[in-house]
This record gives sequence, structure tokens and C-alpha cells, in this order.
Amino acid sequence: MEELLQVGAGQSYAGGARQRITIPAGTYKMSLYAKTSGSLSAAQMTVTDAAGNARTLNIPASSGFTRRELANIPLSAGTATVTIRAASGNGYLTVDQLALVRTDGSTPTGQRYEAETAPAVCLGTIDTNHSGFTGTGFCNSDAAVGAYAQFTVNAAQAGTATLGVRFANAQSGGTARPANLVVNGTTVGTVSFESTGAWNTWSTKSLTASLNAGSNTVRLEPTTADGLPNLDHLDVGPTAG
Ligand SMILES: [Ca+2]
Ligand SMILES: [Ca+2]
Repeated sequence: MEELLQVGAGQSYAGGARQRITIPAGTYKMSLYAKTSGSLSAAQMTVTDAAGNARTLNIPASSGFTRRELANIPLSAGTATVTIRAASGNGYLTVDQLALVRTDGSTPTGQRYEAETAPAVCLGTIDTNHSGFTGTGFCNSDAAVGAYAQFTVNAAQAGTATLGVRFANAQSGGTARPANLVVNGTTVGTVSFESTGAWNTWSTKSLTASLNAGSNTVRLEPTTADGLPNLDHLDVGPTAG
């Protein structure tokens, strides 16, 4: 959201501009550069969240562009409305670089961890001979029980996260390559990793796991001598309580 808004008129005027955006719950900071002219008074920027909670930043008169900021705004998930108002004055409000930025540090859209990139561990080889992978390759695990792939992932807070494991499996006969899901040293589930039909046909398996705040290890351990499917990356969504 970056634009130049001009609000006001040469006559006594109450008006404004409004923008709606969809946001995840979190703590936000809104800021803008504003200048005023004439006898404008009572200029304001207000953000109202989906629950109807409103926070207002008052914009004093200034003849040059001046940065104004309001931080630590808790907003609930859903559609938030940002409103600029120039009221009960006889002048102009000009606004630039209007921004609403999340500041509480958690990752709203998840994080990708490539299987070929340290600190990930691949007991096997990092290969590039089958197209369609992301990053710079994929983990081709050794064909053995005990040949694992491990990711080190960070969670902003403890809770349950969605894990998306991207893999390809063209084992002859269409045979699955099952694995245990081991989080922080504890086996928490099994993953089937069925055939994708071709080594360059990738599929994503969606799992859930409980993560600690901070660093976690997520390891896939094959349970048959065929080893793991080829593993491209792990997508980790934000943790939720
Ligand atoms: Ca292999
Ligand atoms: Ca990759």
C-alpha cells in the first residue's frame, strides 16, 4: 500500500479517503508522511479492524512533509479499513507513503526450508537431475532405513504448525516410500509418500506438528530399504495455539 492521497478542498471541507485490506491478526504500525496547507485542522488517520476496534493517529498541521507514526496497534484478523480524514478546516491535507506494517515478528505466510540448504541435513546426495524443484536441488536420500532428511525450522511461538513436504517418488511398481515424521527427536506420525508417477512430478504432502518456540528439528526417516522419496523443500506455516 503506497500511494499519494490528497484530501481536502479550498472550502471548508470534511472528507477523506478510505482503503480496505485483509490482514492476519497481529500488532501493527501505521505511518505516513503528511503536509497541510491553509487553515486545515483535525486531520486524522484511523485504522479500524474487522472487530470494529479503531485507533487514530492525529496529524498536526505542517507546511512540509512530516512523518507521523502510531505503533503497537493490535488488530484482529479480517478486513481492516484505513481512513484518512481532513475535517473542519479550510485547506488541504496531502499524504504520501501511507503504510500499515505488521511488527510482532511472527511469519504471516510461512517459511520455506530447502532440503539442499544447510542447516538441513540430507543423508544421501543433493541432486539436480529431475526438473521442477525449487531452490538449487533436492535431497536424494540413500536407499536404506536410517537415511534421513532433517530440517531445522524456527517458530515464532509454540503451537501447531502446518508442514508442507514437497516430494517426488517414481519407485518402480508405484510403490510408496513411507517415512516416520520425527519432531525434536520424537516420532509423531507416519507419512505415506505414495508414487507421484515420475521423478519430475512433484507433490506436496500436508502434515501438522507441534513446534516449540525457537529452533526445532523436523526429520523424515524412511521405514523401508527404498529410502525416502526425493525431497525438495519443507514449508512451515505460522504456529497457532
Ligand atoms: Ca534415493
Ligand atoms: Ca529444493
